[in-house]
Amino acid sequence: MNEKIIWGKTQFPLINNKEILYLDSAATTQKPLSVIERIAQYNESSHANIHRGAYSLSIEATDLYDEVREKVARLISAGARDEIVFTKGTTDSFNLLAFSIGETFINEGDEIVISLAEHHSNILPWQALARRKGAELKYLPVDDEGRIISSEIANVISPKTKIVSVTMVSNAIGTIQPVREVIKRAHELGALVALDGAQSVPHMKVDVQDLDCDFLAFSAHKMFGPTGVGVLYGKKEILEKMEPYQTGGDMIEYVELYESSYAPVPTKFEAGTPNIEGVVGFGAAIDFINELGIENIYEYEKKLTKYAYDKVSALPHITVHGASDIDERGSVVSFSVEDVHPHDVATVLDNYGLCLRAGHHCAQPLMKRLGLPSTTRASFSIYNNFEDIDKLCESLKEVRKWLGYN
Ligand code: C6P
Repeated sequence: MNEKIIWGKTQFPLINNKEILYLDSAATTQKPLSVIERIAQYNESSHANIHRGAYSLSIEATDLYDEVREKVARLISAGARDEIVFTKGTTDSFNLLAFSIGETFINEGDEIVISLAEHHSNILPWQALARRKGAELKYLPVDDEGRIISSEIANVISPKTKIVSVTMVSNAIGTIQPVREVIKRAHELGALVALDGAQSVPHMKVDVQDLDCDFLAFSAHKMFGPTGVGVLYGKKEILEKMEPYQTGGDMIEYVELYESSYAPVPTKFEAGTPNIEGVVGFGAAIDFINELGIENIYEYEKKLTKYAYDKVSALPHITVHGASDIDERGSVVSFSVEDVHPHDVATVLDNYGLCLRAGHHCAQPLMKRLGLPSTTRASFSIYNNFEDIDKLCESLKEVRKWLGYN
């Protein structure tokens, strides 16, 4: 096992300093010292507005910002850094995409396809687009483990489908989706494909050219970076055809009284002063990931997740949801405790210093499909270890006792 990962906990000040066991990395990850220090250093020595000043400090800030674009492009194996649009996060990326794609490519009677396993941020922007344009929103069904049913892909995606948008990994229950099959079918019929990488990019190698997806959305704060920064990757020739989502400063070429022309991509999609310090911090987060090696992160978290899945599943009165095959599961173990509401489970665990999310995880259609009101979710990152899972299981044994059950 990679040694750097074993001593990973010590690099995270919050985890080191607080008497807690953090098991909510699918919501947001904690930050390593290198990211915290990089943001402070940027503010102490390099901060200025970007793409505007002719003076050295502004040029330095601009270079730092654009270097991170390059790092992101390399991380996901994009063809060019111009294919990386900085956003506020995955939610913002999908709102941008649905609006801009909608303006350019979607007409009345067209179809938009998503799956029942999507996070709300990959549902609501498409609902709004369908309403605005008179298009039809269709859903790929999922099985009892929350997996898109392969045999249904060809039935749902049709020649009328213009875009398909699906998650790579369910945030609510961790199931990895058969996105290659979705992409193949969509492309055979000439539809574009967007992937939600919020729960995949932080945990496994995602190569956009190998996948041949047209778009990929993800958030910096789920991969050791700051909040308020995200990415929309898009194939350059498609981005170039799309209308901008927001207009204003920085995204223009010339502004006349009644008409304006726009800057080339990606600047066309980045109106206004962006989160410069956040992007710089994101760069440090990518450095941190590269130092560990994304393959090492994947291998380590897979062993940890298998250990957690096996141990939690073996506890009495507990049902674990999602994929039973570990190769089809991200770093998430989502479960129900018999007779106990998931919020009560999380509250009892909080008394033992454990941080777990409970609820519908912003995936209500999936919860409804699985017949679950909500679940309690443990999600992992490299600062978790096997002892953490043992502690989770010991604490879980106490939950029903706390509430008066045997
Ligand atoms: N999921 C969770 O606890 P934002 O909030 O924009 O950074 O990411 C939205 C989002 C989109 N897709 C997936 C698959 C996600 O997991 C998330 C965020 C968090 O599961 C907060 S709801």
